[in-house]
Parts: sequence; C-alpha cells; structure tokens
Amino acid sequence: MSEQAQTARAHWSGRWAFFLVTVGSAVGLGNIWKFPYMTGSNGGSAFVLVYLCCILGIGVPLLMAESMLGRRGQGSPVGSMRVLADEAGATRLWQVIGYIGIVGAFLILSFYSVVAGWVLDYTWQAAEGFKALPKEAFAEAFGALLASPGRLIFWHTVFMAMSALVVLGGVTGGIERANKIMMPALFGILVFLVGYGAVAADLPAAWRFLFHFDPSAINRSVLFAAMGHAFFTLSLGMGAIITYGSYLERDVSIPRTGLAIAGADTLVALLAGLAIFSIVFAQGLEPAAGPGLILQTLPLAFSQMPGGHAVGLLFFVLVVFAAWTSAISLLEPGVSLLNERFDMGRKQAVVVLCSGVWLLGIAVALSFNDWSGFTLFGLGLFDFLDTLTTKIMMPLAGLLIALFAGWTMKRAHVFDEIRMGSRVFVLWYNVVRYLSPVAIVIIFLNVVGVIG
Ligand code: LEU
Repeated sequence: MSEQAQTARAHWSGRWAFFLVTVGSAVGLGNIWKFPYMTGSNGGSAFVLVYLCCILGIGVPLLMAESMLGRRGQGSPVGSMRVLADEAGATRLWQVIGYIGIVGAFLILSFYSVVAGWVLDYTWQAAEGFKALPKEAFAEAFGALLASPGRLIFWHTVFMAMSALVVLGGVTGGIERANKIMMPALFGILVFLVGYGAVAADLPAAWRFLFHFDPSAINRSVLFAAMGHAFFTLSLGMGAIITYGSYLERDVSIPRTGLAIAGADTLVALLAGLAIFSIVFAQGLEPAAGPGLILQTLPLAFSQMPGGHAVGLLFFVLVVFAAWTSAISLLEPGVSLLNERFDMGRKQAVVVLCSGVWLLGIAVALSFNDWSGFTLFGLGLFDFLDTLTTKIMMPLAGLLIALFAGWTMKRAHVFDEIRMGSRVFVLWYNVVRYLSPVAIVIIFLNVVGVIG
C-alpha cells in the first residue's frame, strides 16, 4: 500500500454513520425480497425462529469479527489481511480472505443488479399503476419481463449507473450521504406500510404466520436455508464489512454497533414480512409463492386494494433504496483494492469495476432468455453464480475469518479491538473459535451433499 493511500484513508463521520452505512449494506433484497419468500416456503414461524438463532449465534459474532479485521487492518480486504497476517507472524496466504470477498462481491453484484433491475421495472409500472387483471396475467407479465433481453439489460444498466454514481462520490460524500438519506426514508416507508397492513389488510394473520412458533415444523432443510440466509442478509464474507470497518474510528464500540446493526437488519426483515404477508393474507393469496412473491403476488394486491396505487409505488421505492445501498457496499471493496494495489484514482477504479460487473450482468440477463440453453454444472448462469457465491464462497470466507480471528490473531490484539467486558469477550471468542467454524462446516457438508 502506498504511504499516501494509507495516510489519506477516509473515515466515517461518526458511529451513527457507520451504523447507517452498514445497515444499508445489510438491508437489501435479502430482507425484502428473499426473507419473505423463504419464510413463506419454509413453514413460516419455524424458519423465523431458526433464522433468529443463526443471526444471534453465528451472524453477530462474525459481523463483529469482520469489522474488527477491517478496523485493525486499515486497508482493502486484501491489504487489511496482509497487515494482520504480518502482525500475527502468519503466512500471507490469509490474504485469500480478501480475494474471495472481492471476487464474491463482483459476482454477486452481477446478478444482484439484474434482480434490482426487475424491481426498477416494477417501480416504473407501479408509478403508472397496476391494472386490475386476473391472477395469471401477473405471472405472465413477470415471465414477459424475463423473456425480454432489452428490458432486463436496460434496467440493469440503469441500476449499475445509479450505484456507480454514489461510489464515485467517495466514502463520506457519496456512500455516507446516500445512506443518510435513504435509510431513514426506507424505515419510514416500512413503518407506514406496516400501519397500512394493520388498518387496511390482515396484520393479525401475518403476525400469526411469522410468530406463532411451531417447533415441530423445523427440519433440516429449514435449518440450512436459515443459516445460509443469515450470511447473505448481514453481507458477511464478501469484503463489504471489512472495507466499511476499515473506515471506522477507534473510539466506536464494535460489539455494541454490531449488535445494533444485526438488530436493525432483523427488524427490517420482520417488518417487511409483516407488511407483505398482511397484504398477501388479506387478498387470499398464496404465501409460498416463491421468488415471485413480491413481483407477481403484490402487484395483484396493489391493483385491487384501497390506495393501492400510492402504496404500491412506495413499496417499490423502498425495495429500490434497499437494493441500492447494498449494491454500493459490494463495489467499495473492489474500488479500495484497485486504489491500493494499482494506485488507481476512485473514478478510474469505479469505471473499471462497474464495466466488468455490467458485462457479466448482461450475460446473467441473457441467461433468462437467449442464452438459457447455456449451463454450468447443470445450472443456468444466474443460479450458478448465486450458488457459487452464497453457498460456497461466502461461507468459505466466513470460515476463514472465524479461524483467523479465533486461532491465528494474537488474543491480546483481538481483545484490544473488541474491548468488552472480559466475560462477554470470552463468550464471543469461544463462539468464533468453535461454534461458528463448526456450524459453517456443517453447511458446507450439506451443500456438497455429504449430509442433508
Ligand atoms: N445483505 C444484502 C441483502 O440482504 C446482500 C448483500 C449481497 C449486499 O440484500
């Protein structure tokens, strides 16, 4: 790392800023698109219960570990790991954590942006107002979007341009500023939608569906789905948290902020679930509709409900904000690496990175239509990238992070960064040393089909 890059390292304006940007990264399509449909397809409350345990038992400890690595390393995910490996007297091969994260973030963004593009397309439709049509027409409309390379590529391009624009503004002038506007707005809209659910839809039914715990519905597939989702939703193992942590001042408490971030992320997922299922149940729709839940089911509801036009538009704006603040956190790790390694200015780094993601995203968009015959390991490009990143690369990076923080770093250095009461520290430390690695290995074995 050049000395200049090191001394010029930017910092968030305070703990509130770090909290907001990291919640911005964590709260995304994972919370509003994926969590509700996964809950819907995995037995409702059983999934919620396991998911909450995973967030608390694996997610929060790893989120704290990642923030710690970034703050102590003061570099990109790769640079930070090099500094920390040297400090611990360990091999520089640990830099692989940074590389997996950055490559993972690149690959994730290529399909995340295409999905965000669907949401932009629906936001446009919501602005015009969804027409009241029979149920099948909404499924057909979604199918028509997937079958249209032009529309998919257009909205993917718009979304990448929006994300690039924010990251170009820099750490405080771009990322922090965007989050300070969008996150409170997102929260406000969400609370309004839950209120709407209480007044105009069926909030009690949604509440029962999410919180009426029935432990007998917990099975192995619910368990694995919940664990994988805990990683995705907290943006773990993709370099984002290390990078955001590297801009964090030393006086901010990592445990306290980490807990608050995971709490806010979970709250948003649950509120989104309440808002969405209130509408789904009030309209007598199917909660287990799968990935199309918010795109096929909700527009049908919006076309029939009182005030559906305005509520529908607000809902899709909320999803756009969520996706946008997450996408920028996937760009920043790569930008910081290009800056550190190749002395590229922010502008050049953003252009190089975004062009690469954009090109791969075009291939992803085409995988739904013209190139649908092309498969890798039996999967279309979209599913292949999703599986590779969320089921393999992120847990692998998570495992290595737990091993590095728990076993390789000097305990005194870890303690120095985490700085919490010694009993709580010992608890956290043991979770990172034992529980997290074992849990992740179990997910892995399930994914490769050894068990499950
Ligand atoms: N945590 C984000 C979400 O829940 C995803 C991540 C890939 C940035 O959508």
